[in-house]
Amino acid sequence: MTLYTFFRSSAAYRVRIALNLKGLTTDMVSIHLQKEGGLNKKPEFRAINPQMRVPALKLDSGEMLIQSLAIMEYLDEVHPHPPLLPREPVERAKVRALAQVIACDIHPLNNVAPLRYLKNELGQAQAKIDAWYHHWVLTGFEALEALVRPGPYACGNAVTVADLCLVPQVYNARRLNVPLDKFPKIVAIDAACLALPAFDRARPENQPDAE
Ligand SMILES: N[C@@H](CCC(=O)N[C@@H](CS)C(=O)NCC(=O)O)C(=O)O
Repeated sequence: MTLYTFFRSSAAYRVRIALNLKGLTTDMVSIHLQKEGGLNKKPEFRAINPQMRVPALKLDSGEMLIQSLAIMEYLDEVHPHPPLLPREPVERAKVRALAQVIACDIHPLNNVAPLRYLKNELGQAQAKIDAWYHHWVLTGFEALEALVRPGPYACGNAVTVADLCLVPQVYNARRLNVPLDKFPKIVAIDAACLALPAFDRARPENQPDAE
């Protein structure tokens, strides 16, 4: 398999953790999201993923998968051990809800493309853009802090897709200096996860394309 990734991409970070947990190795192709306005915008990459975003996972069959939540669930279905979702339907729904708070409600507002649009098309100052970023992370984390049940992971004593989404989002928050002191449960879950080799190896700073 080939993973199209970028060291700092939190959506790619989620998939890197999933691959590590499943003991899977892939070729990695780095798509620099900043260089020359984003190499993801080049026709070569548009042909790989028409959405022009990472991650994308090319399977050995040649099929191309996009969207980190879909990729993680695919990996979980094809390589069920260790599971990334609980078996019990209510628990599964709760884990998916946490993952979606992050992947569907927090992350899209603070992604490269909308931030660039605020700056370039809407002419917003960097201080306003930073305030926007902080606002949506803080609002999302307030909900998340109330919803998680550390034990020590987000939903108890097994790692789930909720953790795979939480750790990269905390990385992003720290990088953009969002204060995390109001979120002790989120911070504790992040620390518990990063103590695991699968998470540690997936960290942005541990990637071959890290800068
Ligand atoms: N919902 C998508 C988000 C993918 C995404 O937005 N990736 C970002 C990096 S974290 C990206 O490629 N951004 C490029 C851009 O916005 O131009 C997923 O979960 O895979």
